[in-house]
Amino acid sequence: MHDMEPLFKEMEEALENGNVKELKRLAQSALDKKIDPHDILNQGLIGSMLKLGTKFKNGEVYIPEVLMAARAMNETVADVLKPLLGAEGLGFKGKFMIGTVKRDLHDIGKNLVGMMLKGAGYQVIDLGVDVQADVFVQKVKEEKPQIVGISALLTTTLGEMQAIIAGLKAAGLRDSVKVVVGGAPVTEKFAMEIGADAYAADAASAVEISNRLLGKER
Ligand code: B1M
Repeated sequence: MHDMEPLFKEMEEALENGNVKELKRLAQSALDKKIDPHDILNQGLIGSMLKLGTKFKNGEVYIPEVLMAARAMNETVADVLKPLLGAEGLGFKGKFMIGTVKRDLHDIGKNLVGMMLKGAGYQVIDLGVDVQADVFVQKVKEEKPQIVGISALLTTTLGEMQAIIAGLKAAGLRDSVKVVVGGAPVTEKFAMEIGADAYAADAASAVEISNRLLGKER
């Protein structure tokens, strides 16, 4: 048995500082010590990212730090851990499709949500910004994700979320996919009114809620 605590603490620090080089070095050194790559992913990286997500929620860190941490995590997973995680590595939790609604160009929050989900083991299909309702529907048909996540930042584009859900219903796809909505003007009440499965207030909650919807532990 190794005492992994100090090493994971160091990883947490490197992640918080967005220090890609140091994070990769620590992940490699954990592998060299024969620590299971799944433990490095779950405890060293995802655990630290969730802690950072909570700090962000509480206003203790800001967007640039979160974006840099997310990048450091993604690069470490891709370059150091992914080759060892094998088939059940990235994407083992399921497929999550995400996009920002039509006429809306805001993507910082959406990207953050996508990165956190990737880090948490989801395969993320990003449709980008300004995505028409029928494109969401067509892509759900083609890619068959378990969850579709819709982001909107403008009060004027919120209605598009409803159009997407209506489109999914009309295409007979609504029961095949969970719908999660989020973005600054979105509320739990609104999400329930338009018939979404869930509302996520931030990136960390999006991961927790997706896990819950699919019955995954963490
Ligand atoms: Co715009 N903008 N913007 N903007 N912009 C807001 C949203 C606004 C609140 C600013 C304001 O007036 N106070 C306002 C909207 C008002 C309203 O409708 N209620 C506004 C406006 C009006 C506009 C324009 C119309 C301005 C103009 O041209 N007159 C214009 C519209 C362009 C368009 O989309 N068609 C516009 C343009 C822009 C920029 C291009 C300059 C830029 C976007 C750059 C980009 O995204 N690449 C921009 C920005 C940066 C902002 C603010 C300042 C910051 C948004 C942001 O990135 N936040 C914003 C003011 C604000 O929010 N305080 C504002 C950081 C991000 C991490 O948070 O996006 O909330 P957020 O994402 C969070 C959660 O919401 C959640 O998780 C994320 C992480 O915690 N979340 C999800 C988001 N999506 C989710 C999906 C999920 C789950 C959770 O599941 C799928």
